[in-house]
Amino acid sequence: MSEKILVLGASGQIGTDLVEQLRSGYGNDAVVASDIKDASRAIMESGPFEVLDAKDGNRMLEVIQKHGITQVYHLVAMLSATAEKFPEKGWELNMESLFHTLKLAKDGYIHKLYWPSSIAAFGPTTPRTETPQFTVMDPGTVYGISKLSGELWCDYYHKKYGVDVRSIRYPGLISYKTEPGGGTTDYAVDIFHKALKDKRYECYLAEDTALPMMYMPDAIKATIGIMEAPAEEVKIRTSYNLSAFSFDPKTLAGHIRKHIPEFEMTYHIDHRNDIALGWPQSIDDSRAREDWGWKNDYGLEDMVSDMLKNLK
Ligand code: AKB
Repeated sequence: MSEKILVLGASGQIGTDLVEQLRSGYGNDAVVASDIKDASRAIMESGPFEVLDAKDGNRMLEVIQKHGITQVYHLVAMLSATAEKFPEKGWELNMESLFHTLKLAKDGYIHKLYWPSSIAAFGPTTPRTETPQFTVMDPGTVYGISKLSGELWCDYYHKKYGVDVRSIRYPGLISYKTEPGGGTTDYAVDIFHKALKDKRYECYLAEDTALPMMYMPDAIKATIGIMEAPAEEVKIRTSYNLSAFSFDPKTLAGHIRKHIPEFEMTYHIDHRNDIALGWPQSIDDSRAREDWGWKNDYGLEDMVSDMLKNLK
């Protein structure tokens, strides 16, 4: 069957890179980008685009039928820091949009669904280093609660209705095409922009607050990888741990200084540090590696060099 793909949240940090990659693999016309607002010119001009509020299930069905969509990549979410400011809105957006897609899959309108979870699904009593695939999960943020609940609903729809839904727990994602918004890990992108522009950065996390991170090309490779894997290889239908490298702000600043020796980092710690302290520092992703062959290409040093090269 020839695939027709809908990407929800195409203007966001992941969506921008994912649409480009999907279009280069499946053809421009086979990938419909959508968002509540217009996407970048590159996305709008290179293939079909629909304005779509992911909370509107009727409109989602209309777009799916209009384009004969077979697969959906659901990338819409209010991230951790913003959802702490607007808890009900965060919950509504994250859960309603997921339910619309799960129900459309259950009713046979699409045959495959991708929905991302996050390291935020873990919590303060989760083991923080080499966090196992199956362990204590007690998220302390609205975003994390929505991700853990979403994982369980995905598993439920898979077991009960046979929905082919696939998911990954993203670490903090670093990219240069589109900046993230409203996350706890956003500093790891912002720091590159400020290092090049001002040669200084004021960080809101403490210097030793380490988090798992990944460069966007690897995140895109994993996302498309799990969707293209044979169904029987995707044995976990909650969400897979995924890992590349971990660092704290001080370590990242040290790596940037190798390229920009005059770079200075100061600290003004805020509530996001508390969020980060409730998340893992490193992740055991052996199940993703064993089950469907996940392997990262970029280490920390490669990521830093590539970010600076592209942003320059
Ligand atoms: C956030 O910081 O909220 C996200 C995430 C780790 O899911 N980047």
